[in-house]
Amino acid sequence: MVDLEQIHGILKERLRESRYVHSLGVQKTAVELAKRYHAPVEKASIAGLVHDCAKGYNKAELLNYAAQFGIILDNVTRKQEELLHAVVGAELAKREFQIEDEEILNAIRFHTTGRANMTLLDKIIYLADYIEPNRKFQGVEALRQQALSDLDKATFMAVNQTIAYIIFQNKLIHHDTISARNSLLMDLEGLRQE
Ligand code: DGI
Ligand code: FE
Ligand code: FE
Repeated sequence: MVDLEQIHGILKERLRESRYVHSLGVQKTAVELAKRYHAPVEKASIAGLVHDCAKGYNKAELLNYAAQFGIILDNVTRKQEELLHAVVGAELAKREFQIEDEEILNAIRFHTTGRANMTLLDKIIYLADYIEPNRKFQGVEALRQQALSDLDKATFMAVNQTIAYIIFQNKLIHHDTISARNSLLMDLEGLRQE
């Protein structure tokens, strides 16, 4: 893996100031959650720092990278710019930062949508992205509180809130977003065993 100092430097120059500050916030919150829920702290730290590494590119650039990297895009991801930075970001993390750990790469790849059967690290990055100290939206404080007591419940609440927001904006919902919600809800309600 590329030296952490170097990664910091690249992100600082490639991202807008506020996005870089957000990345540091996600890193810090991810480390706190990893300690609390006994997840690998170093992985949480790296994934948190790098998760938005492709956020500085516009749609055309992201589509270019996707083609260059041989990423096969589904219809929804192709049309919704906000989904592209996650899949391209995971590939950039691998190729440019030489991060090889699949757990870290998947946490980056699924940080926007979530997915079915999210790993502990997936949930931590998804949630840290939502509740890091610079985030200021309605309901964030309740989510921060919930994140301290029940990671699964908090992740579910965050996914729910995201879906409501996507619907409000009349945008396409990715199937991974729906799978994340269903999967978390089944686990919370013990529906899987039935
Ligand atoms: O990159 P960030 O701004 O830190 O946050 P993010 O990567 O979690 O999410 C970016 C946006 O993507 C956010 O406004 C929610 C949105 N999003 C999440 N799932 C879906 C989605 N947008 C669409 N259209 N469809 C989804 O399934
Ligand atoms: Fe993101
Ligand atoms: Fe983010």
